[in-house]
Amino acid sequence: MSDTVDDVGEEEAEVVLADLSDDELIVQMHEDMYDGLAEEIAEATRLLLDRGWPAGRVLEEALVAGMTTVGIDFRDGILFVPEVLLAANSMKAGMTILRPILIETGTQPTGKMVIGTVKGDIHDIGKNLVSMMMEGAGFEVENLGVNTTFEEFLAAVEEHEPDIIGMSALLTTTMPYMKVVVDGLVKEGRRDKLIVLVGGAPLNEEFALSIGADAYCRDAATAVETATKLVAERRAQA
Ligand code: B1M
Repeated sequence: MSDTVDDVGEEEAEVVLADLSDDELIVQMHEDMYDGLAEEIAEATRLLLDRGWPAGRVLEEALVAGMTTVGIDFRDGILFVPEVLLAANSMKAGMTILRPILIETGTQPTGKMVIGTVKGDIHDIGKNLVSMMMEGAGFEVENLGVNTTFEEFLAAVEEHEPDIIGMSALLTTTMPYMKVVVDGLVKEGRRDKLIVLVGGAPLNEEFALSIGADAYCRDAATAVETATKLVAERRAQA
């Protein structure tokens, strides 16, 4: 933790983020994310960018790596929901700074995507990252948020007529809802015109194919790569 005073009032050595080397700063960011210190994460993110780090590297080495440790300790019962929420909030503080840099692009829309975290699931960090990276690759993205029902996906498909529908699920209990959405799209006669991409930590390729999706994307970079490839293939066939 940065800038703390201990219980007996004795001043601890103050951590000045700007004085740390890059390696020290990354370690400090992992600790600050663990402690849910959003302001410190924002400051350190800016420092790394000022030092010439590409936004993607800051994202992976500082933010995603920090959240991985949080995830492990959450799984092992060392951290609990309130602490994880604070950590997620601090990750968002860093992502807010990286967002405009990651989506900076002069290209025409490569395609359109509607994306949401499925019903029953409120995890949105990964889905927002995918959304951001897709925008960065020139896609127009309609982000439906979390806890998204089939009806909301359908309404967005009717309104925006996207090339792609993207679904995210982080819980084994919410993954099956992706099939509800795919089946609903089939029933409404909408499935054939759409590319359905799914992602989230508990999924895999086999699951994606079993529910009738076109592909499983293990991370945001794969989502961009897969979306670009499948949209180009569809357009070539049209
Ligand atoms: Co939750 N949670 N959580 N949680 N949480 C997990 C997912 C869990 C694995 C933790 C654990 O036990 N180790 C576990 C799930 C177990 C399981 O089902 N197998 C779990 C649990 C159990 C729960 C609760 C049930 C806990 C409780 O209340 N008892 C509860 C459920 C709430 C609900 O959704 N109904 C819950 C709550 C929460 C918080 C609210 C505290 C918070 C979410 C805050 C938020 O998102 N705003 C939270 C968090 C932060 C996590 C962990 C720690 C981190 C998730 C994350 O953001 N990862 C997570 C453990 C973990 O995954 N390490 C955990 C970083 C993110 C960048 O990665 O989301 O995987 P990820 O996204 C990647 C890829 O998966 C992929 O690309 C992204 C970027 O590379 N991807 C897509 C994701 N979506 C995609 C969509 C696409 C394509 C690719 O579409 C095309």
